[in-house]
Amino acid sequence: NTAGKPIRCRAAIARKPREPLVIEEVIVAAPKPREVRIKIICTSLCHSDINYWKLEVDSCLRSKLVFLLKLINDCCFLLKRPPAIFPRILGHEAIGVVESIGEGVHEVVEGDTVIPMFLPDCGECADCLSKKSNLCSKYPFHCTPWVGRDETSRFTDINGETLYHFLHVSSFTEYTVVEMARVIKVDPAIPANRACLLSCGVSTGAAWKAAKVEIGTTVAIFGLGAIGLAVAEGARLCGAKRIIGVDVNQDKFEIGKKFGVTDFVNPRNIGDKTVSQVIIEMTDGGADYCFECVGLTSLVHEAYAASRKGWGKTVMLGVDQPESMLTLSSFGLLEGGKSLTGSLFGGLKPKSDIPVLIKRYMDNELQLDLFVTHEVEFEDINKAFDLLLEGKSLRCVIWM
Ligand code: CXF
Ligand code: ZN
Repeated sequence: NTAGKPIRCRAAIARKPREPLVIEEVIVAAPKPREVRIKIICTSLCHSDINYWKLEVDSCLRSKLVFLLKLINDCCFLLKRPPAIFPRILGHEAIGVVESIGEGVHEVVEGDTVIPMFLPDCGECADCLSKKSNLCSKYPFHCTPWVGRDETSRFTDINGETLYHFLHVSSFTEYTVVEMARVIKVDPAIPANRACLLSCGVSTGAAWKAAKVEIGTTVAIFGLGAIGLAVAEGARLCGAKRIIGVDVNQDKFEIGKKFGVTDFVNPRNIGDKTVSQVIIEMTDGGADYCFECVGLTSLVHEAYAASRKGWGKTVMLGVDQPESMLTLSSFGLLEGGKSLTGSLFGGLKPKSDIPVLIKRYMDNELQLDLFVTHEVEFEDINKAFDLLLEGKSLRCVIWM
């Protein structure tokens, strides 16, 4: 019985930005009060893992003086620039089994199948209690987590060096420790290599929540990566009549068709026209719903412009640089009558909505299988990085 004791296991550590992860032995501390230690079954790779793996910010100072580190963190926070923290255990799309629980955890027991989540859902604050929000205020989500939790880590390497957490999940390890507010108990009947997708990218694209897409509407999707394709899948399930995919990669049309994409615009093949002009022509006035799924401010502008005056709604799901700004003409806003919103995790409330997605998968409605283009063993985790970097995979599942 390992409860209450540190566990020695294998983890894939990001030691330096852009360098392959290294599998090493690590020590995972026992969960503190209201925390859960999870044995990861499998995990998948999301673009955010890659974005933070690439980030390079003065991490060499870390080993020198702790106060300097704090100072950098504060500056990073003020400048809204995510700090890069190494060595770090990345990974935030996963499923696992509860190995042990900390004091005061009553919602799960050892052996329960759970999904660890980057987005908290405490179930107690005004936001969690409201149907309208998925932004918990008890554990506010910042794009710039230092180590998460109480500013301490549950990971050390065998030389006693601290390993930093990532997005409060850190799933590229055999065991991790996650706060109860970020632990979703799920039906163990769902295959692990499908369920793991639901803790980030694929759920983020669930259009039925972020935009309440209705039957017979027209949806335009900017970027047909995993999130964009998930938007198509969600829109298809909502009964959208026309689903227009926008991507510079022509192959995405054929792939998109499997998820309900009916029309395609390749920005490289439209001459002098803008994508929004093309969409406005195709739809006789603009799309009812537009989704930005790349993380480019310029595309948010195009999406907003492509949405129909009077009622068009644009949802930004992609993640751009923290300092990038949108510019909207105030007159345009006034005369346009359109709306523009951003959404973390597609507006889903993790604890109540993930089980709904699982049920829809189990009922053969939601197609999760098509997102899993590759599967590798833990030893080959760097292959998952290569595949996503080369644009060859939608989701690569990594088996522990
Ligand atoms: C993202 C959400 C925005 C900040 C970085 C992480 N979530 C998952 O990929
Ligand atoms: Zn993600």
